[in-house]
Amino acid sequence: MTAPTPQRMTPSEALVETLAANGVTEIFGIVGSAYMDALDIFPAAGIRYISVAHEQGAAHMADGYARASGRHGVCIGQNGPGITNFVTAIAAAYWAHSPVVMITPESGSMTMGLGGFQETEQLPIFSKITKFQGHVNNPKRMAEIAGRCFDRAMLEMGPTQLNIPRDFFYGDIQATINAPIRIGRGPGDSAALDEAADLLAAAKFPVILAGGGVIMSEGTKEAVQLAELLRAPVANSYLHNDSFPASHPLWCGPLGYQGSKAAMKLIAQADVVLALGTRLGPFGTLPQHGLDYWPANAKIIQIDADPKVLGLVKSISVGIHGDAKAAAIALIERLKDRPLACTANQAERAAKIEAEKHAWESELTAWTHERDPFSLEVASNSNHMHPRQVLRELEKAMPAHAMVSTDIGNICSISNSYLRFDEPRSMFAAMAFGNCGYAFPVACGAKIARPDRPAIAYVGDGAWGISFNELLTCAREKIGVTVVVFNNAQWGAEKKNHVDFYSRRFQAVDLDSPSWAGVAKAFGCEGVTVDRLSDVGPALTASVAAQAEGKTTVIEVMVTQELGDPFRRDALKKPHRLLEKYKTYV
Ligand SMILES: Cc1ncc(C[n+]2csc(CCOP(=O)(O)OP(=O)(O)O)c2C)c(N)n1
Ligand SMILES: [Mg+2]
Repeated sequence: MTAPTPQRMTPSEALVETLAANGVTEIFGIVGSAYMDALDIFPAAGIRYISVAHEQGAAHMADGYARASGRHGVCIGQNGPGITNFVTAIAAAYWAHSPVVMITPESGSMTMGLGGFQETEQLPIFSKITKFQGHVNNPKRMAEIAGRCFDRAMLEMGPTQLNIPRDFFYGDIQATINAPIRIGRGPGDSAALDEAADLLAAAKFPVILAGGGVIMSEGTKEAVQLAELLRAPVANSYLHNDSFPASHPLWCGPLGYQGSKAAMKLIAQADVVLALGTRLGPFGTLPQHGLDYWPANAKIIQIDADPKVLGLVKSISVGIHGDAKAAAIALIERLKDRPLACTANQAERAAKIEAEKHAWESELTAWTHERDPFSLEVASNSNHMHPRQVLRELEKAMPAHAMVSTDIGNICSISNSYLRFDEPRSMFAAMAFGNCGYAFPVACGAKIARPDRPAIAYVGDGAWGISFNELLTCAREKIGVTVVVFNNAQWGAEKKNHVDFYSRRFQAVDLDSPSWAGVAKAFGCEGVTVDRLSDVGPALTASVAAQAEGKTTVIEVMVTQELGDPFRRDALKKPHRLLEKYKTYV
């Protein structure tokens, strides 16, 4: 390949040409003078600028866009406040391993440090929540540094920052627009793969834990082949319910908070666990349903594209720094003609998988409402629906190829038991950063990336209050998504802590909201209030049909105040007071 030749252009042109060279067709943000010179030529470069209501929404949309498409999501904002508004969403994208490129125009190079207008140092703010920070220290380096931000977002699987002093958009430079650098990771060290294959060949009860790496490497087919070769049950890692097809007989559901008892009971019996493309995050492997399921004596093979997570949280026997798909292929290659110890008991294991799945499914079906004293009390005084029943109805009516984003809250967390997917890039939960207000803008971004697929956000009424401003964006930009708002008139997940740990001293947890369906209509979207189970499925179906016309619908489901298990049982303690005046607060 011949090297591209330098060309005379402006730095704004160099930036926009780099965006085009990286296949960027959409950018999210709020207009600002800082980058207007580049914005002006976005249309000529085939870039649609999606104007949002709040920059947090823009960065979340870029995250959803990236997670749905596997391509970069890009956001841009005004120096100072526009950029600080990105913080929460970039932290969320960081923990979602999302290749978001955040373009941050900064105060002009000649006034920086003087305390002028909209000035703040923009690199330190993001230093711990980006994988790479490119600072354009000279306008002649615009294309080089911009290109590196795009390359690194893919290489390191996370957000990067392109920081540009605002005066550096102007000028007359010689620039080269380089082709993107995409580095394949390969399967990892071959001796480690041999060792892993030996462990798997000798295993009597191998279990695969399929993580986000399977999705990001597009390795679903290979994960299925490997599971079939070993006839091993497959659990999804926490909030990656789309890492293995749910209709497959070997699928047994997600681990972690509100996960599948079948997955937990099966992995508890493992003598070898193949953790494929997962960092084994600490929150996602906590005991649940009273089950301390992590198999303490099993050999753990961990494969991940980020070497720093290998053995970080759980002790491992073999660590492989590789791409989940390529590593799966390498293991299949090593195992396919070998005698496998687990062949001898395959019928017995298949029966166990089937029995555990059946038992969990029956338990879920019978688990129509929560049974703790608080939940029974509040539900008996209510005419509203039980959240679990609503979740089951939504599951039944879920359209094919749906993409579902979920927020942080009690009901959204319980939805983990009811969300099953057959294809990757279908579930976009607020991952380890856990911010309320994540799901709706992420669903908008996902829809823009994949207009052919239904996009549905599950949001609690409290989290909805943080994020509903993006209804403006949906109406203005004709983005059609469905939002299911679970109206239980409370910040339920936190109220649960008051119930379990603070003797029901409720404080700041009750919500008095307007009609969210009415609010949606006032924003120019559709809104419907659902108070009967039989209306849940039809409302979802109608809203998905409306998506095709670029219409967003808020389905406000009225649910009781009952509450499932608390989030942070692991981190809360019963109060202990020492000062006299606080003695009754126990
Ligand atoms: C931005 C942010 N603020 C606060 C919290 C703490 N928090 C976690 S869950 C929760 C309650 C969520 O309430 P809601 O969205 O109504 O859902 P519900 O629990 O009622 O189902 C809160 C406030 C958070 N995770 N993120
Ligand atoms: Mg709520």
